[in-house]
Amino acid sequence: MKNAIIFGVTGQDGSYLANFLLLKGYKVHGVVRRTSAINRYRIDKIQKNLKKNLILHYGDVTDPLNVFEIIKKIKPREIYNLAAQSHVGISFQKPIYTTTSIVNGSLNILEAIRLMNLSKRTKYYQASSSEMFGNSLKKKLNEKTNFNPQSVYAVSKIYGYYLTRFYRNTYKIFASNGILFNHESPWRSENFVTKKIVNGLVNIKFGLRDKIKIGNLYSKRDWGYAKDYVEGMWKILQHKKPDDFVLSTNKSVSVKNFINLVLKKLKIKGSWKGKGLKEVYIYNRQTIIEVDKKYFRPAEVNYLKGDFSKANKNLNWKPKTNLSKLADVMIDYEFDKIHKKLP
Ligand code: NAP
Ligand code: F7E
Repeated sequence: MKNAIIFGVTGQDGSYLANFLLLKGYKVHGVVRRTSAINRYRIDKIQKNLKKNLILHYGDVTDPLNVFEIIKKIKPREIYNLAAQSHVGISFQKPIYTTTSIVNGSLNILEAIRLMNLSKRTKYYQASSSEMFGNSLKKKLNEKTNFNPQSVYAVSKIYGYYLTRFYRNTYKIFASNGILFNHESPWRSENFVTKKIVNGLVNIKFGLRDKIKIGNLYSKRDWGYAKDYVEGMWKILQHKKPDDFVLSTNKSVSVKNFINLVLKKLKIKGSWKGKGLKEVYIYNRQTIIEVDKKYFRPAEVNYLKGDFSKANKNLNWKPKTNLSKLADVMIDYEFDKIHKKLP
């Protein structure tokens, strides 16, 4: 039975990936942080019959001894490093922890593989990000595009990206980067924009809240479905050689247009009024969406649109879910949450 370690198993991607690998017949070792309140609601959703092959270990990717100990005990075939302070907006307020989790985390794992001579046994996946491209002059971003980072999060991810390539080239470790564009799901944390919009508008629809406050309506993102992207992560490690791959949808949509899509699906028919910080959405003579400067970032990535042709050609990967279908999945979950009191 193949075994894998997922650092960051409690997160959006970690939980989808655990489910995916368990279905493939893997034994999955997930690393969870000790927290005063248990935050395992995502992995709790994994089917009972699969859970017997999911083993949880307490750990923190910033603690090298702990990382070494876990890897030494398991000697995994695959390691997925998804652990990070992953919120770009919060990285402006927590630059040091953001850097520590991303930079030291990658270094601790790669050093463990090297020092334990696991390079012939263990493959390494690095969760790189489209944020590394930042504000690029190119319209479509791929593996050859230069980086122009706009946050400490992005700068740290660039370190992780180059570190992965360095360990691959110098120590012959099977170490690959997945450069993933935004991917969302019902399991996205509520402070990321798509989840905030869907959750907020469904609650407004049911009369459970009055309004949502939002930041920059005009930034554009290439949004896919997390479930499709974790399959891509796995494919990256099954490729005949280690390499770097962009996973994206090749479409770019503004935050405002995503809001309009969700409003339409929820049959909330109102209108936008005003400009800049005064821009609002009025429905039934009430303001239900307001712009709040609190959610603007000191530096913004205005536009992201990927080009997944290399992954398509080499891995036979392409996204299966378009943005409209993704919005449906996210809306359905919020409806169920209200009716069935899901976490
Ligand atoms: P997420 O939901 O925020 O999950 C992050 C995971 O990392 C959580 O399990 C978190 O644990 C864990 N973590 C944070 N600091 C840690 C530490 N010091 N030690 C151990 N675990 C730690 O993020 P995601 O959306 O699943 O993203 C997964 C990875 O892909 C991240 O590295 C992210 O930066 C990267 N990425 C994401 C996207 C995207 O659109 N989702 C795109 C490109 C790259 P807790 O639950 O205890 O907080
Ligand atoms: O913001 C704007 C915000 O926080 C998207 C992470 O998974 O993907 C994610 O990073 C856009 C930005 O995601 C609000 O300014 C407007 O332009 O949902 P987000 P992100 O920053 O793109 C990349 C690829 C990662 O690697 C990251 O780990 O939406 N925006 N109003 C807002 N964003 C938030 N969060 N909240 C708002 O109210």
